[in-house]
Parts: sequence; structure tokens; C-alpha cells
Amino acid sequence: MNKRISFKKIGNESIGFLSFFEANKDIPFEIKRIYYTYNVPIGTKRGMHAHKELNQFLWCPYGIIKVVLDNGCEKKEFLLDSPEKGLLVGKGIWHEMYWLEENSVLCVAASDYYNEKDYIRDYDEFLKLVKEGYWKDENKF
Ligand code: T46
Repeated sequence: MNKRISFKKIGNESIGFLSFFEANKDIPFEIKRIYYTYNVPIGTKRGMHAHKELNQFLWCPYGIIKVVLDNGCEKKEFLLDSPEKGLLVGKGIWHEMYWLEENSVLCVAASDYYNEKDYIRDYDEFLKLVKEGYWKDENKF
């Protein structure tokens, strides 16, 4: 689930480009919610949580955002630095996002509606659930 995806790109330099992705084709779930984060000062760190069940797809149409994924055993870093790139972040992954450039925008397509009960915002609780096998092998890289 946790992997980089490159978008198809249509157009040329004189008229600009169009990229797109489709639910259940380019990303492996139905999309129930889309949200975006903007006007975030450079150097800000957001996220710092994991989701119990939610799967998400992140992309940055403008700017540069670093995303650190942590499955409780291993960490991986990804740079969203192009409108042609996206990142799947599955359930059971602790994630942190770092705003590296002015006016960077983070867009997210999520597999479910907003539900605060799906969030794990305490890192020790996250590690405890990993140890107990809450996600079995579903949060492995
Ligand atoms: C995630 C990362 C990538 C809502 O009321 N509805 C929503 O759909 C969302 C996404 C958030 N909220 C509320 C919950 C908080 O009171 O907005 C507030 C800010 O959310 P949070 O502090 O969780 O924001 P981030 O940027 O740390 O995390 C967000 C998503 O919440 C999260 O699911 O995976 O982006």
C-alpha cells in the first residue's frame, strides 16, 4: 500500500499539463473524502499520527513537502516535489509531513469520511498496537 505513484501527464509546454488519477484504478480504493492543507509556514511539521483503518493518497500540486512514514519497525522518507507524484499511505502508518517550500499545498484523497476515533495521536499507543499485531502484515513496507 505505501508506495509512490507517478501520474499520467497530458499536454505540452505551450498549453501546460494535465494529470489525473482514478479510484480503484490508479489508487487501490474508493474515495469518500478529499481535503487539502495550505498557507502552512515553511518548517512546519504536521501529521504525527496513524490511522486505524483509513487509507489515503497524498499529492502536492505545488511546492515541496517531505513525508516520513513509520510502520513501527522501519521508517521511509518521500519527497513530494512535483505535481506528477503521489504517495499512498495505508492504515497503521505513523506519518509526519514537513513543509519545505513557501505556499506548498498538500492534497489528500481518503478512503473514508472524517472520524477522529480512527486517529492514533500517541506514538507509544501506536507502537503498542504494532506489537500486538493490530494491522497484522497490512502496514508492512
Ligand atoms: C492525515 C494528514 C495527512 C476535520 O474536521 N475534517 C477533516 O476531514 C480533516 C482531515 C481534519 N479535520 C479537523 C481535525 C482537526 O481538528 O481539522 C483539524 C486539523 O487536523 P489535523 O491536526 O489532523 O491535521 P494534519 O495536517 O496533522 O493531518 C491531516 C489529516 O487530519 C490526517 O488524517 O493523515 O493530514
